[in-house]
Amino acid sequence: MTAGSELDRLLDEATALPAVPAAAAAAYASRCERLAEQVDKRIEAHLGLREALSRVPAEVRRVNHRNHARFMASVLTLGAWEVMVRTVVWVYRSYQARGLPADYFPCVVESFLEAVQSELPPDAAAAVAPAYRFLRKHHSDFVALAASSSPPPRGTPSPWYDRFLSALLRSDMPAVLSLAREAVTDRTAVVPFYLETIGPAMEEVGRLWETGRISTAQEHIATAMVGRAMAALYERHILGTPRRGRAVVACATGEFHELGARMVADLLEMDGWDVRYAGADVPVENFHLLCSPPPFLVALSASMYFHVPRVRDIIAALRSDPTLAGTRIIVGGRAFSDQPELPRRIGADAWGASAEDAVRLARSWWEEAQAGAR
Ligand code: B12
Repeated sequence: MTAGSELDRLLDEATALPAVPAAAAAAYASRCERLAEQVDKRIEAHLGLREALSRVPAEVRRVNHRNHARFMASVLTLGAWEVMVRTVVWVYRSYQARGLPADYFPCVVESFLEAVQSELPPDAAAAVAPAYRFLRKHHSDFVALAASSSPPPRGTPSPWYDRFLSALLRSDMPAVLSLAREAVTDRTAVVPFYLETIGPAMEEVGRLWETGRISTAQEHIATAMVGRAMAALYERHILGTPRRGRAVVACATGEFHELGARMVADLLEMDGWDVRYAGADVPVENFHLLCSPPPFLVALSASMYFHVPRVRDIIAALRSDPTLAGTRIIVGGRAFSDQPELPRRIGADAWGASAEDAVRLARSWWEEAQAGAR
């Protein structure tokens, strides 16, 4: 069977899993920390995993267990079985690339299943357990799928892509900067440089990290270099005089991936918006300050699926504020890829695949509002 049809078979079976009642998903979501603590203990005590555990620092394991619990809370709350399957393939691939033996995963799944059964009320545990049984049953399918290659970057990279990526991987900041300056000689070159050079290069950096071919340190340096290059371009080409409405751009609470949101902020600003850019990990309670005076637009970014409930909470907080009745909310980022109905379900007005989409939508809403006001 090919990797594609094997994946389709798993997706079909997963999407037939029974829906988890909202109360059971909420019971799981409210106990993420306790579930992760139980799993920490069970995994540390697992004698068969001694050698495997020595390859991953205890702190990284702790973070991973919490990420897993938050991820499953999102999956159970939103019924996102397809996201679960695709992400578990990624987990197997990236952890094995870091030297963890495949046997590690069934132990984690079993530990979560036991933790669910001991921490959740019986009804909720019974509703959640089929998801973990599914993961346990398909362990060898996930091993096989993880061995197939990860998908290549989306879209067509620009002629600058190879040199840019190579400079990032050499940690060569002068080369990154001079290439950015060479490629972006005026404002019109910002969009293609962001979307066809930086975007695919960062995606490839992620792929190399996922498959263990570059270290976490190299990935951090590459991201920092991109941020510094974007700052240089910002000063030269983006900073301008606002002529449209006010826009707030921020990442969801807990979300550290900020380059995408920063692109949204830069492109909106270049299009004449008066932008307040708040960056990564913005607490829900900060939004009322960010949104005073009321903006025309709020753009929210999330890369990790386990942050979608946080985006939903932020939107709910914004919607409950009567001064923001006219504010449009757009969401974007990797967490929303391939899920056309999700943005509406969490209360957003729209979703954009790219930073350019944010500009297009914002502009059309603005023109509509101006026409209505005349
Ligand atoms: C850099 C990076 C990091 C950095 C981020 C630092 C920073 N300052 O931003 C750090 C080290 C913090 C990090 C951490 C983690 N990361 Co990381 N990271 C990446 C990487 C390599 C690049 C991200 C990036 O900048 N992409 C470029 C931008 C431009 O793309 P983008 O965000 O998608 O944005 C575009 C669109 O989505 C859109 N967009 C974005 N926001 C918005 C908003 C609106 C409103 C609109 C309309 C559009 C829009 O516009 C942009 C351009 O058009 C990606 C790889 C990848 N494929 O993206 C992994 C990746 C996202 N990370 C990953 C993981 C697993 C993690 C961690 C969980 C790792 C860990 N165990 O700790 C943590 C999670 C941290 C957290 N709590 O958020 C995985 C996710 C896998 C999955 N299946 O979910 C990826 C895919 C790597 C991989 N291939 O395995 N990461």
